[in-house]
Amino acid sequence: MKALTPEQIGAWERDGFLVVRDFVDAGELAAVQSIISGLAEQYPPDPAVHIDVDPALADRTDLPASRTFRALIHAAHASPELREVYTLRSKTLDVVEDLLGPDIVFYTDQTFLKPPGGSPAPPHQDNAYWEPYWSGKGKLSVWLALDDSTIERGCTNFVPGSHRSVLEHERDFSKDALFGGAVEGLTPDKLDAVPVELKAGDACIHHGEIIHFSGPNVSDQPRRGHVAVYFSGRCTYTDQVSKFFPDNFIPARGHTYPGCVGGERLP
Ligand SMILES: O=C(O)CCC(=O)C(=O)O
Repeated sequence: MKALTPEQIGAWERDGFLVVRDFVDAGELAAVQSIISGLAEQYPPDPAVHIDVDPALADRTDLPASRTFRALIHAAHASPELREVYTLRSKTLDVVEDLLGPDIVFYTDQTFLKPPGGSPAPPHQDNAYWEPYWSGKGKLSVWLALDDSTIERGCTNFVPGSHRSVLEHERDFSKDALFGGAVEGLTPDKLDAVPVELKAGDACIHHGEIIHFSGPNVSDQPRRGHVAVYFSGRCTYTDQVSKFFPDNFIPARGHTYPGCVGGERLP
């Protein structure tokens, strides 16, 4: 093991998620916060970045535009500094390696900005969004708290052990909207979920197949969570190509393989 204890690996295998306290130090946290704020406030936006406006705040002309964003996507592709201080730094990759193995490919990131009044995220399994394009076991997300993430601010909630079964998501894959898919009839009240409250700088790592959701932000403070997504370098391309983010993988550690993510796409 490079970074995690056997107990932490055991918790990961049992529950499908794992909290790592103080995943970044104060200096690293300040650097990530500042890069994300800079990208969110940049106008016109960096061409590499995709901005998703929060449906609950879309009509709030009294707010600056950046206070109405739900998510800022692909920040690490836009920012070499973010890749250096966080996404591809050794501590992040050591933790990912303990969970995915030695061949690691960075897919992308989504920073859920969740400003005051921001919307909940519906229950879902991330793999439902990825599997049509990149198949195979070994996909995870590192959810880094950029602010304290509390129940009042709309923290994430996970259903322990739910990563062992795959649910059918009603999704129109021709659309690439954030949360464009849902599980019919699955609402937070029907789930035995655990709210994961974090301090700024803590991280919660979650399995690609765990059922999770987050609440609305009913506080007057933002709740930013930066989610970096890593795949095992053994995951393979399928015959479908994502319009949202086609094959723009960054090999992070170990080897890449022909036909596998980060490697050459075979005809
Ligand atoms: O941060 C949130 O509110 C939602 C996070 C989420 O759904 C995810 O990381 O897949």
